[in-house]
Order: sequence, then structure tokens, then C-alpha cells
Amino acid sequence: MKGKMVTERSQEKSLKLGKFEDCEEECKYGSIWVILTFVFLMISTILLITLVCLCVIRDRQKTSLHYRCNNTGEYLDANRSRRYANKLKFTRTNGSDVFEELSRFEIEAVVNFLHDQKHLNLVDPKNATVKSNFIHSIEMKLPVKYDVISYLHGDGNKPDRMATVYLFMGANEPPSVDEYVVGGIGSRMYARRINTDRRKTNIPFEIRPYSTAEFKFIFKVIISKIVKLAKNVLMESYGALPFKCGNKCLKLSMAPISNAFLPEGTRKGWFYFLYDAEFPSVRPLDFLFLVDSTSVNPNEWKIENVWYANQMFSNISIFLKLYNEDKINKTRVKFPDEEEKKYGSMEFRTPLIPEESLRAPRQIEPDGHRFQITDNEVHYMQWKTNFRVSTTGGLQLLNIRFNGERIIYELSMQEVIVMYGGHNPLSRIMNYADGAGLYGTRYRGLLPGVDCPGNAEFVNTYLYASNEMGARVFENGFCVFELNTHSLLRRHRAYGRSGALYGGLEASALVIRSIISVVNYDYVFDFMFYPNGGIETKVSMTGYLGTTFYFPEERAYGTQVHQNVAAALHNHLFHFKVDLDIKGTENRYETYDVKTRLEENPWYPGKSQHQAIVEKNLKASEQDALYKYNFETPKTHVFSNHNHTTPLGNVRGYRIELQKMSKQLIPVGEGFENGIPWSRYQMAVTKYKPEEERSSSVFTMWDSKDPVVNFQKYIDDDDGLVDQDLVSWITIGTQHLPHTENLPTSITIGSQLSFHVLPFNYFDEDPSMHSRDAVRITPWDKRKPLDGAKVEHYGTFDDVDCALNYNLPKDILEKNSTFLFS
Ligand SMILES: *[C@@H]1O[C@H](CO)[C@@H](O)[C@H](O)[C@H]1NC(C)=O
Ligand SMILES: *[C@@H]1O[C@H](CO)[C@@H](O)[C@H](O)[C@H]1NC(C)=O
Ligand SMILES: *[C@@H]1O[C@H](CO)[C@@H](O)[C@H](O)[C@H]1NC(C)=O
Ligand SMILES: *[C@@H]1O[C@H](CO)[C@@H](O)[C@H](O)[C@H]1NC(C)=O
Ligand SMILES: *[C@@H]1O[C@H](CO)[C@@H](O)[C@H](O)[C@H]1NC(C)=O
Ligand SMILES: *[C@@H]1O[C@H](CO)[C@@H](O)[C@H](O)[C@H]1NC(C)=O
Ligand SMILES: *[C@@H]1O[C@H](CO)[C@@H](O)[C@H](O)[C@H]1NC(C)=O
Ligand SMILES: *[C@@H]1O[C@H](CO)[C@@H](O)[C@H](O)[C@H]1NC(C)=O
Ligand SMILES: [Cu+2]
Repeated sequence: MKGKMVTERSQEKSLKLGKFEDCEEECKYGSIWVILTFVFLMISTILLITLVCLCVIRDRQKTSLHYRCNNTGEYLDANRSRRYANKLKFTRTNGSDVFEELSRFEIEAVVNFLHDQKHLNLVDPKNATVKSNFIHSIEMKLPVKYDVISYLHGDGNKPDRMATVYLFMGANEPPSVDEYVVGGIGSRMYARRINTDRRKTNIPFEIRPYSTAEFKFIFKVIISKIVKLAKNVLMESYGALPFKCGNKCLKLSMAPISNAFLPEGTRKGWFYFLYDAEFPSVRPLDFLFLVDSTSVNPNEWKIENVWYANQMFSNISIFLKLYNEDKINKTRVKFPDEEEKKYGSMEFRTPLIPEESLRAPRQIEPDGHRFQITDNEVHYMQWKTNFRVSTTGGLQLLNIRFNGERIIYELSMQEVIVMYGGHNPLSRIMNYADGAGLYGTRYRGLLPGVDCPGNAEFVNTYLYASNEMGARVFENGFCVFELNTHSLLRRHRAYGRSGALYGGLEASALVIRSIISVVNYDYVFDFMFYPNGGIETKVSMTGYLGTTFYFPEERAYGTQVHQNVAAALHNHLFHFKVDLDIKGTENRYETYDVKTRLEENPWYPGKSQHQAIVEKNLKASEQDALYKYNFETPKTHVFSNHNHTTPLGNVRGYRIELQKMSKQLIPVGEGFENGIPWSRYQMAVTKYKPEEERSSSVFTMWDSKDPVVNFQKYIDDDDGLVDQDLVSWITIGTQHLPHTENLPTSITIGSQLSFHVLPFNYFDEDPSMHSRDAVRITPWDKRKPLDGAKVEHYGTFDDVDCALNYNLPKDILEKNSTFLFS
């Protein structure tokens, strides 16, 4: 009821502006004032400050106010982000900043250059088949860090603009995927293969990611064969077909098989049908077939095993024979009817809550944005960071500075893994490394007002990927907004005749948010920048469960979440790169270990007790620095520069704190584990090497036997770490045991994963002491703390009399939903 009054009142606001007679009501219901009133209420019982007082103070300030929040609605214009993107991508720059992703012109130059190399025999992705040569992806290659740093310091030339490209060479003998670096973009261009033992650049064709061309042939060759042979099985068992199916259709899904589980040189995947109804991933069926697609000639692809009704058949003929002879149990399920369709659907359920149409709390920016985005840089308070979205790697934050000093050279997500288990043959090999889907192209379609606040800024990207038929714009790729977290960065209330005091600061942070949807799952990544010099990296998981058809044997592996639907336990793992630079690049990594020591109490001889002590442990080499979380050995992870100390001799540093870790239990080297060696460590620290760009690759789903990028190599050479340029690699994750509330969507509030990068003796005092957002209250007269107090703040608690319009961009979506779904 109270909420209702607020909304009605807010409509009258403009009328009431400047009238203070009804101050009492304003105090109760004005949104910001509710907070202040609350703060005051807590202390008023002691200090006897009344609401009347508050109104007086407010009245006094009113005269000096100027209102700037007159830009209602503007933020929600989808055109705005388009205009912004135009500014960002199309009119400016041909790669004027070292960190900037390739521009439209540069991509065009690379494509033309490569297509001009006639011996490569490249075709346009629109015309590509499996047996073609084509450009799979193009992205900017970051120059060597030291070249960039000298350039930024003004004592080096601007590094060459370079691209990394993957070429699918299906027409070659033998076929392969080749990584090239194309340089001299815009001038004298060249292409070369990097020669490094850190990754393969000539990659066996059978471990390539799926291409649109390959999927086209799966449908054309394999699915039509299945339909031709097993149409009656599909109709009888499921009452649906993959095509010519009206409104009862089957959707095809698949899980590629890592080469750790396959004979040398083969490429296979389990394919399976789901009901094509909202949402397919929770409508599994029990018809699975194993496809060998090793050959570049789709006509040579083979359907191997068939699994049906919890039984394995060595080929489709024997399956059909036994089925037709009624020698096997037959599954009989029906396409979901209207009632059944509700399960797993995001349709609204009734009754709606709350009963009345009351709006949710919203954040407002009374003075507009306090951050700025120019070209490829975000500027917020003392913070500055560059950004790019790379086709294969996604969002990277580069050159993160606080007060002009670089703290982090690169902060980026490296890989997203989900590892399943189960009874059926599919779940047993179901391990996803989502990088195969090209992360950059997953950054798209954020909805203002839900995915990000309506007043967020949205950034478009422009990337080249053959699966997108070449270069294109991805609208609303990520967003930037300032968030009042309404948690407290600091706060203290002391009460006493001589020392009454109140000081407090709400934590606001700049959020750079991206959300990627990969098949059934959606991952929300937040990079958050706080005024105390800390950075939080947070992952939340939502979307739909991946499920399989229920048989009683599945119980050991997870939960039955619906009739015929089993959802297996699975391990989500995320890997991040944090290239910290503390006062330069020569840093140390130490753990400050907490130990206990039995000591005799010097003040009471003869009495002994255990005390906690801090023991500094310098990590001399990469092997020494491997961190596996252990509850028994608490520690703080400190990265510091030993040439920079505070006046009291503390080395200036930053610390990394991991908030959610997940033990990966599959033994070292077994199966898929061999391809994700980073998951063995909650943190690893390596010496920066230009060729150790990323911990994973687009091939990770397939290449476990002998990974294209093998992170273990980065640490096995055991470089020294003392006063070196250090990169820390962080693994967070969670075991997800599904439950019925995960449907229709598996929001995992409470299992958000995060890590923090926080100052540790870096500053002489908390830099948020400079924040204007703070409040300080001290008695006018120390001896009379109850007789009124001085309230200090710096203008930010002024009344907010107007609010921005927070509607969904509904009118735009109703006419054109391109920006959301393309
Ligand atoms: C907002 O109001 C100010 C002051 O009245 C005015 O200068 C400015 O142009 C207005 N801005 C918009 C977007 O209406
Ligand atoms: C968005 O842009 C289109 C074309 O430029 C224009 O017709 C339309 O009115 C704009 N929409 C809004 C809400 O400004
Ligand atoms: C970028 O370079 C291309 C090719 O040299 C040129 O056509 C284009 O006008 C340039 N664009 C800008 C914004 O400088
Ligand atoms: C695709 O192939 C056709 C026929 O070979 C050709 O006419 C067309 O130009 C090609 N399209 C592209 C985009 O290369
Ligand atoms: C299919 O499997 C059956 C039973 O294992 C076997 O007898 C038959 O030869 C196989 N057929 C083909 C075409 O491989
Ligand atoms: C077929 O169904 C019967 C009855 O439910 C069951 O006992 C039997 O194990 C099933 N056969 C197979 C191969 O699953
Ligand atoms: C510390 O200073 C010394 C002397 O100026 C210099 O040789 C050394 O490289 C510096 N080390 C670091 C970690 O900056
Ligand atoms: C719809 O919006 C997209 C951009 O999101 C634009 O490219 C396209 O032209 C628009 N279509 C129509 C019919 O306005
Ligand atoms: Cu999950």
C-alpha cells in the first residue's frame, strides 16, 4: 500500500515542487529521503534529532539546488545505442588506439588481403561447404605488452596493427585449421604463421569448432537419412518430426566428443532430438545417435550407434529391425499439449504478485551519468579503462587505471566450462567449453530495463565470423552503468557525551556488464569498479537446464525435475586472466599465511597459549605459486612492488580474494580434464609472455588428448617470479545440483561467483575518503551531543524531484526487435 502512495505521489511531484508546507509527507515518502530519514531515525532516539529538524535542514539547502534530471525517457531509445555505436565504430578511427578492436575498415582490409592470396583459395562464408577454404574469424591481435607500454609512455612507436585469423582449410590435403597473424594493416600487409611452442597454429581439421556449413550438411545428409529410415519410430514414439512437422516438431541438438574419448584422427558427436517447444533443452527425448563426421565429404559421414529406450544398438539397421519386430520396449510420449507447455515456459503464472500493479524500485541518476564512454575508453571517477570485444575471447578490459596509475593491464574471461555426468551415453561425454561458439559473437541483444538498467549505456560491436556470414554489427553487446549497491562502503555511529559521531558512505560502483547466451545457459559477467580502488568480477548463471530423458539409473547422477526429465549434476567452471601491474611491471607474489604458534606469555610467565601469526611467503617460481584452496591454511594473496613502500615500510600492493571456488574432481589427465589444466588450480601465477595470451582456445571442446593451448605448459617451465611481470589466472566455479526450482529458469541467486582485486597498502588511506557521496554528522557542541548536530555532505543528498522514465523500449520492440534478437 505504501508503495502505491509513492507512485501516485510521484506523478504529482511537479505540482508540489518548491512547496514545503507538506514537508512531513515529503520526508516520509521522497525516495532518497526515505534513506536519510532511516539513517536519522536510527540515531534520533539518542540524539533526539527530530524529523522536523531534518525538514529544516532540507529547506535550507533547497535554495542552492539546481536540477538536471530533465532528460526523461531519452535513455530508453534503442536508437541511442545505435547512434552511440555509430560514433564508436563507423565514423571514427582506423585503429587509432592500441587497444581498440579492429575497425570496419581494418576488417575489410584483412578480408581483401587474404582473398587476394589466390593460393589460399578462399571462398565467401555464404558459399562455404565443409570441403572449402574460408576465413573462420578475424580479430585484433594485441601487440606485445612492452611495446604498448613504451608507446603509452611516449618513448616508442605505435605498435603495428595486427589481426589474428583462423582459416578453415577443408580443401587442403590434409585439411587443417590454420592460425595466421596479418600485419601491416592499412599499409604493407603481410600474413605469417607464428612459430611458438605455446600453441598449435596448424591444427588438425577434426578438432575444429562446428561451422554453419557443417550444420547445414548434418541436416541435409544425416537428418534426412534418419527421417527416411526412422520416420515411423519418431512418429510412433514422439508424435513429431524434424521437418515437415507443422506445429509438432523435433529440434536437433548435439554434444561433440572430445578426442580423449575417440580413436586417433576421428571426429564424432552424439546428436539427439528434443521437442521444439519452449524451451527445448528441458524437453529431452530418448533417441540418440552417434555421427562420425571425420571426412570432409559429408556423403561419407556415418551414423554409428543408436541409443533408444535406455538401450544401445551398434547400428541403425539392427535398431530398426528389433524395433519393427517389437523386440524392444517402445517409448510413447506425446508432444506437449497446452497444459504441459506451461512447464519450462517463461509465460506468466497466475495469480500475479503483487496483486496490484505496483512498480519495482528503480535506480535513478539525479544528475545524469557520472561516467563517460569515449571511443574505447570508460572513465568513472578516478577510474579509467580501455576495452575491446574480441571475436574469440569476448570482452577484455585493458589498461585499467586508478588516478592515472595502471593497476591491471588486462582483465578478461578466458573460458566457460560445464562438465556433466550420467547414465546415458550422451551425458557421459557431455563436456562443454563454450569458447567454441566464439565468445565475441555471444555478446549481443541486451535488453534495457531488464538486462541492464534503462539508463545504462549500451555498446555495439562489429566483428567478423564465418558463422555470422562475415562481418556484422552486434547490437547492445555490453552495457555500462553506475549502480548504487545500497550496501555500505563504510559506516560508524558512536554515541557518547564527548564523542558522538556518525560517518557513512553508500557503495556506488561502475558496472560493465555483459551477458552471453550459449545454447541453454546465460552467464552474466559484471566487472565492478568501486571508489576504494577495488574491482569485483562477478558471474551469475541463469538460462535453462541441460537435461536428458529420465530413466531410473539417472537418479545417482542428479535430480528428476519433471516427468521423463532428468537433470544431472554438473560442474560450472570459469577462468579469468588478471594481469596486475603494481607501480610498474616488476612485481612479487607473496602469500601472507596465517599460522598458529604456541607461545609462553611474557607478561605471565609459565602460561602458554596458541596465537595466530602472519608468515610472509614469497613465491619464487611458477610451480611455487600454484594455489589449491585449503581450508586448513588461510592466507592472503598479495601482489606488490618492493621498490614502493608506504612511509611506514609496508610494500604497496593489491590482493586477490576468491569468493567461490569449485574443486574439479576428475583425476588429472583423464578425459576432458586434460584439456582444462587450469581447473586444477584456484589460482596460478605466471611470468608474462607475449605468446601466453590465453589459457584456452576455440578447440578446447575437442582437443583434450593433446590441447592446442595447454595451460600446464605455462607453468611447467617454472619461470622465476621475483620482480617479474606477473599474470594471475583465476578459476571460480560451482557444482550445480539441479532442482525443480531451476525450471523454467535456473537463476542461481546465492551461487553467484566472484573474486575481488583490492588495494593492500597501495594507498596511504582509503581513496574513497574523497567521495562526495559520504555523510558526516557531529554534535554542534561536543558536550551536548543531544542538542543538535552538524550535518556535512557535499551536495549529493539534495532532493530528487524528478525521475527518469524507466519503461521498457516496448514501442520500439513492437515495431522492430532486431536489436534484441539478431
Ligand atoms: C535541462 O535543463 C537545463 C536547465 O534548465 C537546460 O539547460 C538543458 O538544456 C535541459 N536539458 C534537456 C535535455 O532538456
Ligand atoms: C529511431 O530512428 C528511426 C530512423 O532513424 C526514426 O524513424 C525513429 O523515429 C527513431 N525512434 C525514436 C524513438 O526516436
Ligand atoms: C579508414 O581507412 C580507409 C582505407 O584507407 C578509408 O577509406 C577511410 O576513409 C578511413 N576512415 C577514416 C574514418 O579515417
Ligand atoms: C557464391 O558462388 C556463386 C556461384 O559460384 C557466385 O556467383 C557468387 O558470387 C558467390 N558468392 C559470394 C558471396 O562469393
Ligand atoms: C549392425 O549390427 C548388427 C548387430 O551388431 C550386425 O549383425 C550387423 O552386421 C550390423 N550391420 C551393419 C550394416 O553394420
Ligand atoms: C522393458 O520394460 C520392462 C518393463 O518395464 C523392463 O522390465 C525391462 O527391463 C525393459 N527392457 C529394457 C531393455 O530396458
Ligand atoms: C628497484 O630499484 C632498483 C634501484 O633503483 C632497481 O635496480 C630495481 O630494478 C627496482 N626494482 C623494482 C622491482 O622496481
Ligand atoms: C530494424 O532495426 C535494425 C537495427 O536494429 C535496422 O538495421 C533495420 O533497418 C530496422 N528495420 C526496419 C524495418 O526499420
Ligand atoms: Cu548449471
